[in-house]
Amino acid sequence: MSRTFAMVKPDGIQRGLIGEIISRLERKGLKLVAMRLVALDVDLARRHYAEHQDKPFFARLVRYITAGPVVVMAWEGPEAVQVVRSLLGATNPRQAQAGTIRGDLGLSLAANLVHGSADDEAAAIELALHFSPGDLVGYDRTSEAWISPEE
Ligand code: IDP
Ligand code: MG
Repeated sequence: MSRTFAMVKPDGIQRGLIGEIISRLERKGLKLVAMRLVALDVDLARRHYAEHQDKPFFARLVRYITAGPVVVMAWEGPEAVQVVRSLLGATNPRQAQAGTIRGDLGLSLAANLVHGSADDEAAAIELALHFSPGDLVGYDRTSEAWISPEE
């Protein structure tokens, strides 16, 4: 079982796509274990995107991600990190495959609707950055044996 961090970005919220984006992750069978609507401050945004601090688009990226509220989420499931990344699609929505969130809903590389941790290491860092351990809710789903039986 793995956990990942995902975020509906400000454009997703402004465009009324919170439900659509959550719904795609939920329908896949992933389990939501934490969620919050929050306005990221500049300091947190810079830490979240620290790996990009030397890129030419970094200032614009921080302005974009702090331009309005975001929905931060923790999702759990088998290979959750990779599964969420595949549901999001390629970073540039114009190149993302149809059927993915970015491929179906976006046109802009700078405003690409949604974030998902790149790998297990990033997931652990990002979950710790946006959530306290007590924010993650443990619970059983009665559907678990149908969604993710032993293989
Ligand atoms: P990812 O979100 O698919 O992991 P990254 O390469 O980690 O993509 O980039 C982080 C975010 O920075 C992207 O989702 C996008 O919002 C933004 N971004 C990436 N490349 C560019 C660019 O060339 N111009 C403007 N924004 C960019
Ligand atoms: Mg990334």
